[in-house]
This record gives sequence, C-alpha cells and structure tokens, in this order.
Amino acid sequence: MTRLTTNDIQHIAAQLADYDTELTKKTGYSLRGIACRAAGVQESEFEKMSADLLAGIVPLTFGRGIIGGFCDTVASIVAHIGCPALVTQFADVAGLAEAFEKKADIIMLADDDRFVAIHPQSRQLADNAAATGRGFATGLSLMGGGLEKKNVLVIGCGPVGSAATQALVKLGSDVSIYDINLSRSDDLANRIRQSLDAKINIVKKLEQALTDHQFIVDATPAADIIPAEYITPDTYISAPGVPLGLNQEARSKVFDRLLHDPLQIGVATMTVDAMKFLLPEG
Ligand code: PYL
Repeated sequence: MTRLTTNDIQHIAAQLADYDTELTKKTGYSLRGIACRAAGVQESEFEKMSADLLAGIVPLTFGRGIIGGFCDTVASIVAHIGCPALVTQFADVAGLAEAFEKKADIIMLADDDRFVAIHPQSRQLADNAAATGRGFATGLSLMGGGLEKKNVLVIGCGPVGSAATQALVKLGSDVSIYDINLSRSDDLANRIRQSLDAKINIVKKLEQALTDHQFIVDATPAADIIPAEYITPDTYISAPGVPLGLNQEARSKVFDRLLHDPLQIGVATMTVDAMKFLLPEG
C-alpha cells in the first residue's frame, strides 16, 4: 500500500462537490451512491441512519507518523456523505480515549499498514483496503454498464486487488488477475476458489492481457503500467492505485472512462460498511 502524502490529498476536501459531479457523470451515482452500492446498503437507509452517528478520527504518530491533513481529509469525506465526523485533538491513546469520551460510534484510525473503522459496540471493524477494492470494482461496473459475464482484468493482487477480484466474481464477471509476483496471483486464485467456489484466470504476460481486456482494475502502486497503445475507445479503467498507472498520454486517451482517487471511494465505502454494523442484521 502506498503511503499517501499531504500533496496527494490536499485538495480533496475543497473539491468533494466537484468530485460528486464527476462521478455522477461517469457512473450515474454520487460518491455516497457508489459507496452504498458497494456496501449493499440502500442509500435512503444510510441517509436516515448516518445523520445520528458520530465518527471519531484519531491521528496516529506510530510508525512513519502523521500525514499532514490526512485525518481532516478523512473527516471531510465522511461528513460529505452525511455522517457527522470529528478529528480528535489528541493523537494515539489519548485520542482514542477522547473519541470514546465524545461518544463516537465509529472510530477510524490508520498507521502505515492498516486503516480501519472500528465499531466497538459490536466488536466489528471495516477495513479500508477491502472497502477500496470493492468500491472501485462497483464503480467500474456502474461506469461500464454492468460487468456480468464480461472479461475483467485486475492488475495487482494485494489487499485492494484481492477485494476487487472478490467483488467482481460476485458481480458475475470473468476475472483475470496479474501480479508481478506470480505466487501472489496463485494465492489469490486459491483463496477465491475456496471462498467463492469460482475459477479465475492467472495472467503471466501483462501486455497480452492489456490487449485482450476492455475493463481493467489497476490496483498497483506502479506508474506507467498501462501504456497509451493499449487504450481503445472501449477501454474502461478503475484505478485505486497511487500513483496512477497511466501516463499523461494514456490518461487523455482514456478520457472520462477512468475512475481514480487516492482516498474518497475507499473512505466512503468503509464508512457505509461500518454503519452496517448498527443495522439489526449487521
Ligand atoms: C490509508 C491510505 C490509503 C492509501 N494509503 C494509505 C496510507 O497512506 N496509509 C498511511 C496512513 C497514515 C496516517 C497517519 C495519520 O496521519 O494519522 N498515521
């Protein structure tokens, strides 16, 4: 997982309304709409419940430390989709205590390895990598007019790519996976076979797979992985990976058939995932 920088996220809060417009044009759904679809929650239900919740976001100094603006940006995304949010004044254990004292229903916190939303009452948690993969798979499906029985290529078999693969299999897609490390592809294919009783295709040559696929999830932290020559007028790309795997030429060729953001879809989906713990069946 790429560690974000202040630079990556500095304009997110100010541009959330514009981002909603962009997502709606591309997919027919707002950020909240995509997140609710990805989490399997009716948007009206989320709207009703979320206004009475409070999310507490706790800065963590552990590991490589605070990312300037990270917690505030997370809070702005959570609030944008309709759930009140606060960033604790204190970090670490004092921040966790503060979130409890302020009666936060959901507590969000990230270090260099994990970013989670904890619902202490039910002892459950939502994971950002899983939410991000599912959110971007859902976004690709909405942007591409549905992916049932369609061939989809997932590049990168880490936690985000794995979650995207799982979501795509559940959507009925024929999924091919590629990872620079073949054993990660093998592991993911085995997990999918065991958990979903589904067979997925392991790709060994990325160039051929890019030629063969119109729908692509780029869940890698690698730049320039999808060159412009592989982009056709039918190519749709959903790219949770940072940095984006398309250079400027590829980006202008794919034009508006691209979903890419560093935090928004993942945080929104994780928030709806966490809210599900409050539902009777959650
Ligand atoms: C959560 C993001 C998604 C992509 N990369 C992940 C990342 O940057 N992780 C590091 C988050 C560290 C946050 C820091 C803070 O400001 O509280 N501990």
